Amino acid sequence: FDGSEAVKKEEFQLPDCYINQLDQETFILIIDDDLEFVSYLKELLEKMGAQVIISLNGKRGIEQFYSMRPSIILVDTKLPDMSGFEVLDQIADTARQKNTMVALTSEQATKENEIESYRRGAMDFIPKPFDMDIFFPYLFNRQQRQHAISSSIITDSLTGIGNRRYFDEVINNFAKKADQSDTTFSLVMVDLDHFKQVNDLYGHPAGDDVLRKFGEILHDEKREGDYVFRYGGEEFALLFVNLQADEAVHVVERIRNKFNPLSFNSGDQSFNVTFSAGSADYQGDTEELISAADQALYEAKRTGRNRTIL
Ligand code: GH3
Ligand code: MG
Ligand code: MG
Ligand code: MG
Repeated sequence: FDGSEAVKKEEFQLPDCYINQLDQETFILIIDDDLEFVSYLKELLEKMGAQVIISLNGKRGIEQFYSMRPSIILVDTKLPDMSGFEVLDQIADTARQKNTMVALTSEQATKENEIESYRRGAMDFIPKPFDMDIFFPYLFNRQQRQHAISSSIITDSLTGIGNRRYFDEVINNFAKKADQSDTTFSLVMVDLDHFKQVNDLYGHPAGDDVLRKFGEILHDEKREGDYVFRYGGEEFALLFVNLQADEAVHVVERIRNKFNPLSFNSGDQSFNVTFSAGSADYQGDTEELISAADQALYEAKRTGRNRTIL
């Protein structure tokens, strides 16, 4: 069997509706030693807008999986150094946790192989040669579904900004980057003032309106590359890349100038809300950073609220 027959390339043309349709952050890892086939597939997937990584053996593939965090993986059942099933055994748990889509591909499209694929944690089993007319709609559909799930996992449902889970992930990425290069970052922790009273006096729906509006302002005011999160309840966290805490204070004051004058309504009553904030610079330890910003926030509360402390 000649591997190059894994796909009848001359006949296939990627439909226009798939060109550049994938999110640029779609990383696809192909673990397969049929070089001609994977090169051809890579070209098509890149036309779709994806970033494609190829591993020609299982060991390398597993390494690439853990270092590149692909969102989609195609693993061939037969690899030079191990079987695709063995690769699955080493990645399936993490793939499940990270919402990574794993499909086994095989020239031996037997019932046994398909059963074994699913038993070991694959989501799909794709027989070779690929039928590209089927593969591309399939892949597009999968990627869209996966993207929707991935976004919902990291999004706060009330405000639409990043949630606590996402905060943990991003701050660790920021820290890694800062440790390896000369980038820096700062953190601002924000807490709405007397928010319990807002709920008590005007009701929870009115409180929710305030949280939504605050999230919207954070989202609108942040620069490209910065991140804003709902940290919990009425607390928010802002991460500023290459901006020192004393400069971040200016951004926070701009947010304050937008937020404080807003008047919220509940029945025939209207009210305003303020917030307190604390900022700190990353100095090599994320936990220390969070407690430093928390400490500053506590200081802002203690000294009268509606202010930012460095
Ligand atoms: P302080 O100025 O010291 O921060 O006082 P506070 O009242 O804001 O602080 P406290 O921690 O006592 O109260 C926080 C309140 O935030 C209590 C809780 O009901 C409210 N809250 C938390 N999450 C939500 C939410 O999703 N919606 C609404 N409406 N309220 C929430
Ligand atoms: Mg092979
Ligand atoms: Mg609070
Ligand atoms: Mg509060």
